[in-house]
Amino acid sequence: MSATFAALWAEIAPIGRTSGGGYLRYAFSEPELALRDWFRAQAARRELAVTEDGNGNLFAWWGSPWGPGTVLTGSHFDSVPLGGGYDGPLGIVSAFLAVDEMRSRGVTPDRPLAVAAFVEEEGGRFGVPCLGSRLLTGAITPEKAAALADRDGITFAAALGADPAGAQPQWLANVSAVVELHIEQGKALVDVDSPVGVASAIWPHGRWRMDFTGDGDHAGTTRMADRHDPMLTFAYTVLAANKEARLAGAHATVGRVEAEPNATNAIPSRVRGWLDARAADSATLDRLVEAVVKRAVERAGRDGTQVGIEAESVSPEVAFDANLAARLAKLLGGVPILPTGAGHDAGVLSGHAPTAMLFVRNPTGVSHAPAEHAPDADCAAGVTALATVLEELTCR
Ligand code: HGY
Ligand code: MN
Ligand code: MN
Repeated sequence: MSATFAALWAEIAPIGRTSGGGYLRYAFSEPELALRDWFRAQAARRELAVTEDGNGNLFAWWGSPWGPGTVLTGSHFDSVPLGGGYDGPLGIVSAFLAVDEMRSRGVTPDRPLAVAAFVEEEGGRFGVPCLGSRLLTGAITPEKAAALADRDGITFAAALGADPAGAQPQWLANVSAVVELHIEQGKALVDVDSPVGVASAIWPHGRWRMDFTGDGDHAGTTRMADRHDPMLTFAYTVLAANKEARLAGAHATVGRVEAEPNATNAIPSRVRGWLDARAADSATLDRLVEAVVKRAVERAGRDGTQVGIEAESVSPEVAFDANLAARLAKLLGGVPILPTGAGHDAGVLSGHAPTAMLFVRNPTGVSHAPAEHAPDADCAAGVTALATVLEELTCR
């Protein structure tokens, strides 16, 4: 299976890879469109009918689309900017190979099985993560999604080529199970020496846009005592978020910032940064964000600047179906069951059908960076495990 995996993986590995090894696969960008074409070709090669849901999500069907008892698997193609190549695509490649493996075992599902490719999981282009699965489930309205715009002002509707269709409850009502396979974004499986694991939960998490405003002015002629510099308030807030997260045993990251006018010799008038905050439970997450906001406002008072902090997307804690997780872990020979701090489409879908995730060991634990990698042998173990799980869910 390792060689089979490596051969199929090699078909997509170059798509969207930059010279530095990081991937640029924004939703509906040329690389992601090429991956959609690859998806359709893989489906055709397996005589799987492809449907779309009007929201940018693709589904390759073994059986009648959205028929009773439908089982969904798959993941997403899009990446964070200069991210790794496995986060997302591994779940889709593994799903197609799992179909092949099931067929080689002589399995004929009693229920429809779909390989899914969900759009804009990372939120890297339009700012809302899991946008495709949120639209499908009604977690975001088509109107709000349609108006989301990228940094060039192109709206999601324009990129999609139509207003999104929105929720499809009549289809979801037929879904009996969802399983997303994903590279582990951490080293838990390394620590327990297991190539595959099952997810127990997703930490609550969210992203907040922070706007700091002050008085733009000349860098050389403005006395330090006269400045109202929003970059100072921003910098202090970044440090405060880091400290508050450490104190709370939570995670806080500011990885994206914009300054206006962004000139070397001008005090900025505005600094916009995004806080990514996550914690093992919602109460801790709420306390963390409140503490960061408090520290930012206090500092703004001292700097003579203003600050506004607005939630762009918040994902509640996901507790995956414990019975399903235990059943699958046992089916796979007692593999570990573990939580994750990373969000996934499976998390969004878990409110609509019994949902599970399979994790594939990541030797370095690195993700959202070019070093993200999983050995072919572990990816092959993931395919075999996914085939066993899908056989169980479509035939038992
Ligand atoms: O950011 C996340 O947790 C996921 O990779 N979208
Ligand atoms: Mn990701
Ligand atoms: Mn992902």
